[in-house]
Amino acid sequence: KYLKDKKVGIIGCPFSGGQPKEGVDEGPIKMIEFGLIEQLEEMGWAVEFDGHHKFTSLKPSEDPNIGKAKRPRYVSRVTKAVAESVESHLKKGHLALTLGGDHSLALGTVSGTFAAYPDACLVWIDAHADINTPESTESGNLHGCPVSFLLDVNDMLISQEMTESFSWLKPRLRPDRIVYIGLRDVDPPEKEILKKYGIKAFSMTHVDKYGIGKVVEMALDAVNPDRDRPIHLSFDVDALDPTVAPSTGTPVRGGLTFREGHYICESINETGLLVSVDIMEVNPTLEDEVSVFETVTVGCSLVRCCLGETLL
Ligand code: EXY
Ligand code: MN
Ligand code: MN
Ligand code: MN
Repeated sequence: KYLKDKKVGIIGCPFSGGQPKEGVDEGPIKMIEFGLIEQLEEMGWAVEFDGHHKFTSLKPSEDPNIGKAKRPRYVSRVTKAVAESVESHLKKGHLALTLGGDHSLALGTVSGTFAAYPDACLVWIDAHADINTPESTESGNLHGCPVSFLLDVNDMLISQEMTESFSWLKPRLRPDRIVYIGLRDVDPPEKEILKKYGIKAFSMTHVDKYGIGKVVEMALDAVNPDRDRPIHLSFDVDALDPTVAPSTGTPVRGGLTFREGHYICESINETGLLVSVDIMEVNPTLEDEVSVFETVTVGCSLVRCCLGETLL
């Protein structure tokens, strides 16, 4: 409905500045090395990929914390560039596929999507809500904060200094246009924010109770009742159970099964409304060789399902 032809732009984002663990910057490199481009071409997609983004970090002295938030200027600079890439692919009528990198990158990807498609909705698959504010965050890691920056509400507590550091970012995400699936590690202040703005969230308890089929249907009913809005899917691989995607920085037990994760991607593909996808938090330097292989493999197969691969 929104895409012109079967063309996908891949935005490779070797970035780890939103959290402290090295190695998540190698996620996109490994997914490309694993053959993702060839796999998509085999499915009939024309793939546009001009190499990974090159991000140069700031000296610690140039980028002091704002409140508790770490490396805010670096994250801002990187995500601004990512937003521009996503927007330009979308404006050409292509699907945008962003490979991370840590989840602070969604500051860029979601901003880019909403710049091109103001009526879009956001489906966020994660163990975490990533909705801390720079004030509420305990860790100071910005990969736990992107959603609070993106929300278009008039009373979000973000300091003047932080707002100025992210002066390029226009909050355009209405609280009724985001839905979560997979949550199981949500900080107390995040629970407050979800409640305050009435944000729809399906935790693993809902997946247990209703099954993934019903949960996806309810999730889409919440943000896209007439199935006419473009969809941005932001998939953090830590939503999957650590037995399925072990090589990730903040694993949490009790996650989505291999099939539940793929089912989400299949059913979003089926809507025909997907315009932008993120696969985030693959860290190929964590755990053993088998774990890395499994995590990179599952990242690629989630992408293929988003882009139309089916079992039959
Ligand atoms: N809520 C915790 C924090 O704010 O530090 C953990 C966030 C982990 C975020 C991962 C990427 O999804
Ligand atoms: Mn996340
Ligand atoms: Mn997460
Ligand atoms: Mn926690």
